[in-house]
Amino acid sequence: MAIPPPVVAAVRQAWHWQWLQLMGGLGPADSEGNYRRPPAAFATPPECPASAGQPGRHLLIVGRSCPWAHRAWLVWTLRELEGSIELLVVEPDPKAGRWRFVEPFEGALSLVDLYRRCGSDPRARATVPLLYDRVDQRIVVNESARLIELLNRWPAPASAPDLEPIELAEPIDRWRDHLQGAVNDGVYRCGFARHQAAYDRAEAELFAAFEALELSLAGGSPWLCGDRLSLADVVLFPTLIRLELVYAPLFGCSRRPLWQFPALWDWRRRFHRLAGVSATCFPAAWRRDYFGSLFPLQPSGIVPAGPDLATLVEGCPPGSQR
Ligand SMILES: N[C@@H](CCC(=O)N[C@@H](CS)C(=O)NCC(=O)O)C(=O)O
Repeated sequence: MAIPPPVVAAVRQAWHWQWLQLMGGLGPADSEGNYRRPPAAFATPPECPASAGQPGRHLLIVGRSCPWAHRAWLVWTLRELEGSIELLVVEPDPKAGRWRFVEPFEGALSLVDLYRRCGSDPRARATVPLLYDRVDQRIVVNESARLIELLNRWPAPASAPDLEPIELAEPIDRWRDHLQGAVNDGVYRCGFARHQAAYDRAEAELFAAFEALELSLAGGSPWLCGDRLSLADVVLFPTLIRLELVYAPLFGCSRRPLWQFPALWDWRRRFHRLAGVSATCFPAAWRRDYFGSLFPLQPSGIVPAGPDLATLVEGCPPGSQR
């Protein structure tokens, strides 16, 4: 039997109101409905501590699905820091809406417990990634933009690349600044927008940034700042590698498929082929965590099937000779 139209209208209105309340739990929005990422609590850029490199002292705590953690994981991998920083992967606890340790860590069962022990404000979010000092029992830094700079200065094997060479400081900063707002945060501003106009603004900015990236890479350089891989490339990868799997279907970032940006497509494959990078990618966990945990965006909890990541990344766009 058809539901009477006034009932449908009333349910829709009530449902939408509830949806807005739940979206507030995912993150705050400004008065125009634009998602605003809250600032991190331990964000002060630290000097490289004198204890850096002491075996067993520092841990990098990450989650598989988090793109901010992914960038730190990438720098850790590319600079071969496994000898001086232990990697600890936390798991999502979707019911509690927080990260939990697989085994109790320093007496903490969840990341929130660890944050509280380190003196964080009880209202503050307990986020990944973070660098933890086991001896001083403190969080060194939990803002990924600062953390990757620190990891780039961390004592590393002689073969480790410098991802922020002084002569490229200006273009690296310029790209990072642009990508952080328009791309890394941009996909979240699409997905977490509260109104059509807020989504339209974020989506237009995202695809304008893709056009700018395409134009720059079409000049023939392998990396964003020329011949050298840099932190600018590192921050782009976690967003681009999740595009078809989660951001296009769940956040509405689907105006143009990535293969229509051929230079950007090649760039992604080049980065994915770097030693150790594919081992930082967990497509099944990404889909499970995004579709399964972001309840207001996927109330059914259904996790859709997606393309095989390696096949997708290595695939040739239609009509291409690559
Ligand atoms: N400012 C942080 C943001 C990190 C962040 O938002 N991490 C998310 C996962 S993608 C998180 O841990 N959220 C847990 C929470 O908000 O309680 C950074 O870039 O490092």
